[in-house]
Amino acid sequence: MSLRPILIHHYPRLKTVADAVPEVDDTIRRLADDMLETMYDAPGIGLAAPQVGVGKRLLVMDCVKEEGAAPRPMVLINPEITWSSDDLNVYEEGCLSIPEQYADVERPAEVRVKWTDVDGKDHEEQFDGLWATCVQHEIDHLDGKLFIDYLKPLKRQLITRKMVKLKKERAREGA
Ligand code: K1U
Ligand code: ZN
Repeated sequence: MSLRPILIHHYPRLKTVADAVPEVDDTIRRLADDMLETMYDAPGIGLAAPQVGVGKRLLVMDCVKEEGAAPRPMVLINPEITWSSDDLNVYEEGCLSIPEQYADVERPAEVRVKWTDVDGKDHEEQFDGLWATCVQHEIDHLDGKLFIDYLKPLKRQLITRKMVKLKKERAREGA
């Protein structure tokens, strides 16, 4: 397993719709392992393949937050939302591709999602709470959408400018 660099907004791959995974093979399993390691290292509760520069419909997440509780690493390949609740929930979201920026986003409180796992087995499950927020945030990444796309244009532009500045600083530090 190895850590993969996380792309920072503004980057074309983050705004592109990812392609379906046609077959679950060892390359996909290695990508999933690397993404889980990268997510835990960040640390984060989710990560989508486009964030590590791979335009494939694959995401990982683990929203277990309780101290001492067993982790629940999940890999969702070709995830699809099959049902969304009318009830909405507001959560102050962050994003590993938009470091240190947070904003309230309103989304369906519960969603049903179907996906394929790393063994090629199909699943369907209902998510609520932070799991529901996270899986929607990650599926948005697969559709080239960021949480700042839900904000007013002025706030979005402000955050985008901060990210451009951050990327320039990081490039200077690395040079
Ligand atoms: O997709 C990502 O960029 C990861 C993102 C997922 C997410 C966060 C909040 C709401 C919805 C989706 C993150 O993991 S940001 C970091 C974060 O939330 C966190 C980090 C450490 C402990 C707990 C949370
Ligand atoms: Zn994100």
